[in-house]
Order: sequence, then C-alpha cells, then structure tokens
Amino acid sequence: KVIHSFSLRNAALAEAEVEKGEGFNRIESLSQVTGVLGCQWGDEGKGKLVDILAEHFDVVARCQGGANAGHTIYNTEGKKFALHLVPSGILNEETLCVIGNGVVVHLPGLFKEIERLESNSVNCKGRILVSDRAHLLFDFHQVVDGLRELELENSLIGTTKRGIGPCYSSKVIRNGIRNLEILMMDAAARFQGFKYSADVLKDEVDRYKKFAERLEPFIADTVHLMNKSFEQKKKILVEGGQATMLDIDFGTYPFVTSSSPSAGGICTGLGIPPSRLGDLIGVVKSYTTRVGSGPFPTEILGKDGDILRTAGMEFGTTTGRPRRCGWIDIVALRFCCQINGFSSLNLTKLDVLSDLPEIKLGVSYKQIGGQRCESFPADLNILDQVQVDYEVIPGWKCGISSIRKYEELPQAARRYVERIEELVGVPVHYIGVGPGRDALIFK
Ligand code: 2SA
Ligand code: GDP
Ligand code: MG
Repeated sequence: KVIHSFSLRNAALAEAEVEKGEGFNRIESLSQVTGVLGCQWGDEGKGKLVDILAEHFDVVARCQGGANAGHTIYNTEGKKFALHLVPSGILNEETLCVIGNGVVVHLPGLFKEIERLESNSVNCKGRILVSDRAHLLFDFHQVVDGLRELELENSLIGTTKRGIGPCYSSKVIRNGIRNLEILMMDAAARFQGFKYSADVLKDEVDRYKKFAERLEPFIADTVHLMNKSFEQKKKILVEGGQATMLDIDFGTYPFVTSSSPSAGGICTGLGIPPSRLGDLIGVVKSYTTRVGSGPFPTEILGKDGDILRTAGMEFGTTTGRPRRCGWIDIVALRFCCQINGFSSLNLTKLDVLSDLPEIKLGVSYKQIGGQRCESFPADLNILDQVQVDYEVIPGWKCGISSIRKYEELPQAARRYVERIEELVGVPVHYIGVGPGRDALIFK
C-alpha cells in the first residue's frame, strides 16, 4: 500500500512539474532538512509556506513554542484552518507531523485541535507524533500567565495567555513534567508538589490519567525518529512559530516569547545536529505587524495604521487581538538575517500594499543626538526613542493577486522586492500575493 501510494504521489508530482515548471524545481531542490522561520514579530505567513512545501517533504516538525502560535492555512477547496500545536503539514495526507521536544504541549488543547481537524475530514490517525521529552503545559500555567500579566499592569507583555512563559519557567527551574512521565503514571506523585487542595488534586490526576491513555499512541522518541528519518534520506521540513524578534535571547526582551524561534531552536527543539541543517527560508511580511507590547520603531500610529490592518486583515489567529501595523523595518530584518543565515526569503502579503500611493522602507535608525545605530539596539530605552530614516518608493496602485509570474508584476512592485533584496543581502525566492495556496510567485 505504501509503495502504491508512493508511486501515485510521484505521478502527481510529475504532473505538477509540467504545470509548475521552475517553481516546482526550486521546491524540489530544497535541502533534506529545511527550516521556515519568522523574520519579524510573528504572523508573517509561515503556515502558508509550510502547507505549500509539505507535499515535497516526508516530515513536518514544530520545534518550539506551543499553542500561542496561530498558523492560518487554506485547503484546495478554500476551507480555512487555524493551527496552534499541530504542524501546518497536516493537510497533506502523506506528511508525518512531529511535535518536538522543545514544544510545550497543552493536552486538552491538542486533542481539541485534532478533533476539529478530524471533524473537517482531515485524517490525523498515525500522522501526528509528540516527543516523549516535550513538557506538558497545564491549565494552571495559563492561570499564572494571566495573573502575571495583571501584576505587570501597565508594563504587561501582552502574552497570548496560553501559559507559555510559566510552562518554560517550570521546565527551566526543573520541576516540569514531561510527556513520558504521565505515561508512567508518575504524574500523581508529581502533582502533589503543586499544593492543590485534595479534591482538585484528585480531579486533576483523574483527568490526566484519561489523557495518558489517549496520549499513548501519539508519543514517540522523536529525536531518534528525526535522525533515523534523516539517515533513511527522508526530507524534513521544520516549521518555526513566532519569530526572531520575539526570541528569548535576540528579541526585544522582555517583550518576547519564552522560546527560541530562530535557527538555534531547530537543533535544541528537535535534536537535529547543526551540521544536518540545510536551507533556511526566512518569512518576511511586506510590512511589519506586532501583537502585544514592546518597541516597534516603524509602527504607523492612528488611522494610517488602520489602513494596513484592514487591508491585511491583521487580527491575531489565536486571540483575535488587533495587530499593530507599520512599514518594513530593514534594520530589524538585517539583524534577523545575520542571526539565522537564511538561504532565501519568502516575501508575503505584497498584495496588501497594492492600494498605497507610496511605500516606505525603514532603512536606518538614529539615536537622540543624531548618531546612527550600527546594529539593532539591545537597549529598549534607545529603541523606544530611535528616529527611523525612511526610503520612499512609489506604489503600483493596481491589484496583483491574480499574477503568478514575477515578470508580470508592475515595475514598482518589482522595484520594492529588489530593493529589499539589495538592502538585506538575501534573495527573495517566493512572493505571496494572496492567502490561498496558489497565490505564490517564484522569483
Ligand atoms: P507568549 O504568549 O508568552 O508567547 O507571548 C509573548 C509575546 O509573544 C507574542 N506572540 C505572538 N506574536 C504574534 N503571533 C503569535 N501567535 C498568534 C497569531 C497571536 C495571537 O498567530 O496571531 O493570536 O494573538 C504570537 N504568539 C506569541 C505575544 O504577542 C507577546 O508579545
Ligand atoms: P503565521 O503565524 O506566520 O503562520 O501567520 P498567520 O497565519 O498568523 O497570519 C498570516 C495571515 O496572512 C493569515 O491569515 C494568512 O492566510 C494570510 N496570508 C499569508 N500569506 C498571504 C499573502 O501573501 N497575502 C495575503 N493577502 N494574505 C496572506
Ligand atoms: Mg500567527
């Protein structure tokens, strides 16, 4: 059966090759381990690219974060799916989806997500594996997340309240619980440490005993699996959540998430050695959005920001919060490319800029006193006060959503793409011109 479906798949791919030409070859030649990572403050459209690439990969894996992520994808019939923990390869029937050791897993949320997919005819059986080493995120982590935000009052982070920070805190302070422990039924003993009242403790233990039964078929030693798959010449696609500017080390700390969404997170979150990493594709929105608090030098405040928010439908996939909007930030983008060493970029949502008479690129920062910043400042006091120098280029003022060939884009749109390439020094290989699978231009 496997051989049969494999040859069917190859036949389908061969047919697609004729239809898709160069773009298809470009995808087929991606490295055995390829990563898709966010370059800004998240929601660049990583899910869409992963969904498109998935049919050319055997395994799609998440390496960090948790259900704070919101990846929106559409199937061939245009049906919308918002994924949080399940990798965006799930709509491609042949792909195995892995939730790696670096992910924090809220079991009730995971099972709900699987149920939702199955009720929409997406077969998940045997297609999702969760690392035995991944830490469990409990409801109380979510409660603590909310309380901590209340405590921070005016300086709150603006988290998704999905319990991410508190769960990683438990992991780092070494009192977390890993998936394998609830399978061994050690959880009851471990729960004692949390000082629950007796009745709550009993309910929680009973609930997790049921989850343990349900979880068993999903659990695997995914570190072994990833490396075995590599040795068997299988192709592995890694899907990043959030983005480098939200990275716990490289982001605008403390207004960051609690994991490593940049390249290093692939190795620590899946157990894949750095020497096995190949192409890394950075996903960049044609403008910038940020949800939650923290510095945003190129933000467009007031009504002008609403124009991009409305055109790009910029509302959180997980929380529904309006996203803050601004111009593309080349200083932040260069910093991100430096850290990740991208082989190419996917510029997304170019169509959203189509009605604007002119488009700005934030190309450098000046500190108070006029001194130019050499790199992306670590000090938030500086970042809050920088003055951004903009380059202004004319808009193209016409719809581009139906265009599929780079040469057919208006000259001003091509100028914008090529100026970004020049400024950051990484080639743009993919351009998004709409939310659908087919709305992609290969350059
Ligand atoms: P957390 O919940 O502890 O990770 O929040 C810390 C910061 O990280 C930001 N963050 C995100 N930013 C953009 N998109 C995310 N996913 C959702 C989406 C967000 C949503 O796809 O739209 O629905 O609101 C995401 N997840 C975390 C967060 O805003 C904080 O700034
Ligand atoms: P992710 O977290 O990086 O996967 O991104 P999200 O799914 O949170 O947000 C990106 C949004 O933009 C989703 O609603 C996508 O359907 C949509 N999107 C992705 N690429 C494009 C594009 O090229 N054009 C338009 N108009 N929408 C896009
Ligand atoms: Mg998102």
